[in-house]
Amino acid sequence: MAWERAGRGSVAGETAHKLRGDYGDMRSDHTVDQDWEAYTADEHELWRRLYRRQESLIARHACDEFNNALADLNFGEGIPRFGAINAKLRPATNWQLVAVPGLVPDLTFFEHLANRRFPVTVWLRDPGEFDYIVEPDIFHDFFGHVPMLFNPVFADYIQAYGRGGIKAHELGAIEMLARLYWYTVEFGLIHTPKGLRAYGAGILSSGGEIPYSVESADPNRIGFDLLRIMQTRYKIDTYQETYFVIRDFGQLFEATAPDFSPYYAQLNGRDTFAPSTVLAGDRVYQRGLAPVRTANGA
Ligand code: HBI
Ligand code: FE
Repeated sequence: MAWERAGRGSVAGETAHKLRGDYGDMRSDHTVDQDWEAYTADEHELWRRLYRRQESLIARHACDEFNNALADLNFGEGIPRFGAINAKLRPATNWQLVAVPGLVPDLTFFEHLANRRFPVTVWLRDPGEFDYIVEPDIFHDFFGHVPMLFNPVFADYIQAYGRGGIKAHELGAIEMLARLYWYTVEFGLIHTPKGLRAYGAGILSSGGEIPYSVESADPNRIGFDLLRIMQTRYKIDTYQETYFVIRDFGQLFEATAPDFSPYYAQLNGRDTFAPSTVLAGDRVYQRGLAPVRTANGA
C-alpha cells in the first residue's frame, strides 16, 4: 500500500503517478455506479484466490469483530455487489457503501465518511499484483474495511474521523489527522483476551503483513496514544515499523471525541517522530528487534 501520499489533496493532478480508474463518468461527489455485470470471470476468480489466501490468515490474527462480520457476509465466491452488502449494512450500523473510481480528494473522502458513506473503489488489481498493490483497489477497500463497518463503535469512530477531517481540512491539519487514520483504521492492532489481533484494513488485506504485524519480533508494538500518533510519521511502501495497540474500540472513540483544534495548536511546529522511534513514555508491548524497514522491503 503506497497510496496515502498520492491521495493527499492531489486527485486533481499533483500525484507522482497517474491515478488508476476511470474518473470520466463520475458524479460531483465522485461516486459512480458499480457496474457489477462488467467484471470478468477472471476477475471473479482472482477475487476468490485473494479471499481464500486472506481467509486462512485472519482466523488466528484478526479480531473477533472482523472475523464474525466476515463470516456473516460470506462474500468469498466472487466480487460482491455493493447493493447486496448495503441491504445488510443499513440495518446493522446505518452505513452505506458508495462506488468510486479510486482515490478521491481528501475533503470528498471526509464528507462521505461524515455522512456514513464508505467509498469503495470499483476496480480489481491485476493478477501480477496479487501480493502488493500501490493504490487501494476493491479487494483492499472491501475485504479490509467493510467488515469493521458492522461494528457499531468502530462505525461511529469512522464517522467521527470524517467530521474531524472536514475540520482539519479548514485548519490545515490533515497531515496530523491522516497519521491517526493510518495507525488505527489502516494498521491498528487490538489487545484481546486471546492476544494481539489486527483490526486495520491495510494489515487485513495484505498476505504478508498479517503475520508480520501480530507475531514478528521485528516491529515495535506500542500502546495507543493520540497525540503521540499524530506526531509519528509513517512509511507507505514497507511493512510498518511500529504498530499502535488499543484495548478496545471504546478507547478509540473516546480518545477522539474531543475537538482536536487545541491538539493541533499544541503540536504545530513540534518535531515529528520517525516511524521506528520508541519514547520513554511509551507503553511498550514489544520493542522491535529490527524495526527499521527499507523501501520495498515488503
Ligand atoms: N480516497 N477512495 C479513497 N480511499 C481512501 O482511503 C482515501 C481517499 N482519499 C483521501 C484519503 N483516503 C486519505 O488521504 C485521508 O484519509 C487523509
Ligand atoms: Fe484503506
